[in-house]
Amino acid sequence: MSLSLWQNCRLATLQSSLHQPYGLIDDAAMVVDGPGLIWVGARRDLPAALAPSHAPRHDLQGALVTPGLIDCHTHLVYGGTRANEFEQRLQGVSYEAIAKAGGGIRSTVAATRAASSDTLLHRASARARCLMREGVTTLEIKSGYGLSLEHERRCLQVARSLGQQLPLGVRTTFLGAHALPSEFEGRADDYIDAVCAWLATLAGEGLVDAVDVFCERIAFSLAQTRRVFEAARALGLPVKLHAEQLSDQGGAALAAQFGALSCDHLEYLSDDGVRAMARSGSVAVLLPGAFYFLRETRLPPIDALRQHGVPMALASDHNPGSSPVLSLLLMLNMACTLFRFTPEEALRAVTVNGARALGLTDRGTLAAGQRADFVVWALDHPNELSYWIGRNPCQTVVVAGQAVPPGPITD
Ligand code: DI6
Ligand code: FE
Repeated sequence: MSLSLWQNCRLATLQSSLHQPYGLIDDAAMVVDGPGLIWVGARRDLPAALAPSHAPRHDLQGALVTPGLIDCHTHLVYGGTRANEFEQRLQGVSYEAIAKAGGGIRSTVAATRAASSDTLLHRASARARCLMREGVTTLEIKSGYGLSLEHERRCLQVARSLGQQLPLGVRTTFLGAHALPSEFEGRADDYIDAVCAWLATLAGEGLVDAVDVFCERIAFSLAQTRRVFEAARALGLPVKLHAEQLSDQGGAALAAQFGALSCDHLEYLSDDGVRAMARSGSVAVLLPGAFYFLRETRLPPIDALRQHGVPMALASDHNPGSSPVLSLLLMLNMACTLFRFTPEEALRAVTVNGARALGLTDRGTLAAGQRADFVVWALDHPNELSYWIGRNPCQTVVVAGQAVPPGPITD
């Protein structure tokens, strides 16, 4: 056993069974053994056998500790930026009009294909480190800016490399059905055939943890989404969906039929969609960065999601077109101000429910048996995680039991 002891801290464990807001434990201790937590509780209850005198002790001087944060929806790997489109939108051109005119996702596809793998990795790594500096320990990364077998593979390989090079858990999601590439213009169904074939190949190469589709009038139809989901099911892969972001296509109800891990965006989600998600246990991943950056005014149906007990997660949706966000803490603040989340819902949304949206059961709370992924904050109370804007109170990040040295998360 290689035990270490973390003590004199206030833990926001997020364990519901404690029946405390945030699962709070004051004057707490945690025992880490290798990559995992083996004991979490009040310091006075710590069994002597778990605190041998030779074990390293970390005195946290009353600091707040939370589980490592989980960003469960990003499009981190891409070339170029789209600051020019931001300017166009500010002058009144809509996101959809830009996409229809061949800009939008397609312009990022061109820049991504033109970039070397080294450049893609370097840029994605810099972005990942921005998120990590604020306590992110697990990140989902979608493909979707390659849109050919070769280029989707490259993006997924870059995502896998990030997980190997950085002290970070990375989950990959294949989003080949993100936009129709110009070489398939007018042949969307043929493109979906190709996407299903690529999925089988890439899954065989171990590059795919989950499968996503952009189901929208500017992207793929419900019938096309169903075909991709059937291909995923045949391979035993879980599905997620970009659903009802710009219009109600009934995507969430379809995803629910396939037991989706999550449905994401959801501004235009109907009552039937909410009920279907509640039945399937899919997580609602809400993305205040995209809502804000697209100057969307229609709110996701937060009250209905709450009433039906649909778990809610939050994520950065980092991408160059609709959410150039590199701060997950800012998403907590925006979820409270824009979506009327409570600060506790916001923290649950980037811990327990973020893990669930990725199908991960080994992280998201501070409890014995979980991975030792946690963050020490220079804060008194967990509601401050949603409160400060532009301050980074993150003191120490621990991933799989190892404190992350400052090097990997500075440029
Ligand atoms: N919804 C989004 O918000 C991103 N993709 C998607 O399906 C936007 C992607 C982009 O504009 O590049
Ligand atoms: Fe997205």
